[in-house]
Amino acid sequence: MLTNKLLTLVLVVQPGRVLLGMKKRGFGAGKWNGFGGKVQHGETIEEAARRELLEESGLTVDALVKIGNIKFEFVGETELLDVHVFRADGYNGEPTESDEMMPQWFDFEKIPFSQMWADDILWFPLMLQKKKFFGYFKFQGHDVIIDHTLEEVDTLTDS
Ligand code: 8OG
Repeated sequence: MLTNKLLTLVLVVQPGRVLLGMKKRGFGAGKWNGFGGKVQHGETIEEAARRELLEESGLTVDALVKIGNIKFEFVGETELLDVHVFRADGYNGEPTESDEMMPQWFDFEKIPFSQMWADDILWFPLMLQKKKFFGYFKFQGHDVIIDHTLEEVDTLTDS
């Protein structure tokens, strides 16, 4: 049976560019990604998203818009990663390197998909167009997608 693990992911977007961080350690090390991590006991998913964004990038944001929900299954593993994706179009502070992430702005045309999770190239276009989406990806190892669904939705539920 699969257990559900709640995670957050925040993309900070400015006109024509998006902030990504190079993950320096742990799960997904060596990949560019948005900022996020595990939801802790006693916090809401959005609180966790704000906390992780601040810890990893040094930024706070006013409005955080829920833009996607992606579930990841890894062959042979019993944990289903349930990632809640948010987009922020404004931010406060300066992107600052942390123990975990080295932030950098990328023009939309230069997003480094070859150094990102394999699913990102499929849903980033929706996120950048502010389209809400729901996805499911089944991975063999950390690089190969063996099954997936991705659909645009009108609303996202909290769970
Ligand atoms: O706390 P930790 O760094 O392990 O959290 C993992 C982060 O990686 C979290 O923000 C969710 C995010 N993440 C996955 N899988 C994928 C993926 O396939 N694509 C992207 N862009 N992010 C992912 O766990």
